[in-house]
Amino acid sequence: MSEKKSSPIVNNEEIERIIEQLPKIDYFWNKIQLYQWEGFWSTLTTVKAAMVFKATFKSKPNDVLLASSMKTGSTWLKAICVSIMQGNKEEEEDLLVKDNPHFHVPTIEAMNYYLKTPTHDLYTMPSPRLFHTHLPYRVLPDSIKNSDNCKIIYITRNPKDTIISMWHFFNNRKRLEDLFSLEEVVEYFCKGVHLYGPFFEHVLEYWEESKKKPQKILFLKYEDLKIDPKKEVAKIALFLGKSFGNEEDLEIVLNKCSLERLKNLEVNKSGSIFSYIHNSAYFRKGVVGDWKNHMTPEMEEQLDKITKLKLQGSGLEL
Ligand code: PAP
Repeated sequence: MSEKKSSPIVNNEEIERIIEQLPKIDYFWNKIQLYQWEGFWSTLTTVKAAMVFKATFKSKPNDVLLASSMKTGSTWLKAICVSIMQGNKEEEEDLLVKDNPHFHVPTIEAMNYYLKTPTHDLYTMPSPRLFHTHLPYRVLPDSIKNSDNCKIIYITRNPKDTIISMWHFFNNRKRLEDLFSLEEVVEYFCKGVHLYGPFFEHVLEYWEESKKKPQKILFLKYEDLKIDPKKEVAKIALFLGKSFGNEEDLEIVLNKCSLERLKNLEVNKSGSIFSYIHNSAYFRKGVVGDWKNHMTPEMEEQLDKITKLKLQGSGLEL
């Protein structure tokens, strides 16, 4: 808890002064304003939380930070890591049966300590702490970036499927006549104006860091997890220092974390961690290429063009 006292910028006046000078834009989706801090866009509450997090957070040895842009597979990754860390337990002890993966692996910028939402306190979590962020690499606290023992697992996804997932997520529970238009979503995405955007810069920063420090940052793709889940889960387990002795254990983790199972657990059918999001909203189709069912050839072309442009020379394909 001493982090709170030693903070250089946990000073509301200082935060307000910085925020007053930030660029902002009306975001049509939620009819909210997005603020641009350190080159990325997010809500005012998230930017404030990120500032406090960056300025005050002290990592502990063995911390594991899961990171992702929005709708790229964080729920699945959280479930897999919870299962790996917990070891194989019977149904009644399985944490995933008790709560949604977002409860077990809290997203830092939405936490009690940084915001006033009802999740648990990071500083009371037992080690190894497992937590998550949607924040870009550039604003992570130095104590995470500079620690050799604190590991990061990043997951990304094809941008077209990411957009479709995002579009469905924000249209969840909306009346047909109020649905957000996909054209506008694509347009804003390409401009980099969306929650935690720009997407490509977010991905590329973690990608470049993972190339420099592969022992510290594991870079994953949602599509690889779909194609060869056993291989990817084995990779994650090894990275977490919990490698499995046999294939059966990998299969148990995968079955526990399957979309079908999680979707049908009582806690995800009826529960809600955040007052404004129902747990069921995190589980939809979970397929690769769903964009083909929604995007026009023009949207496809626009997104392929920007993806090629942004990723060229990086060695990354999405
Ligand atoms: P978040 O950014 O709000 O945390 P995130 O979990 O990253 O969301 O993304 C949600 C996507 O992951 C959804 O994809 P879809 O809209 O294309 O269907 C969701 O269905 C998918 N997903 C959630 N859990 C799983 C899982 N266990 N296996 C595979 N995909 C999953």
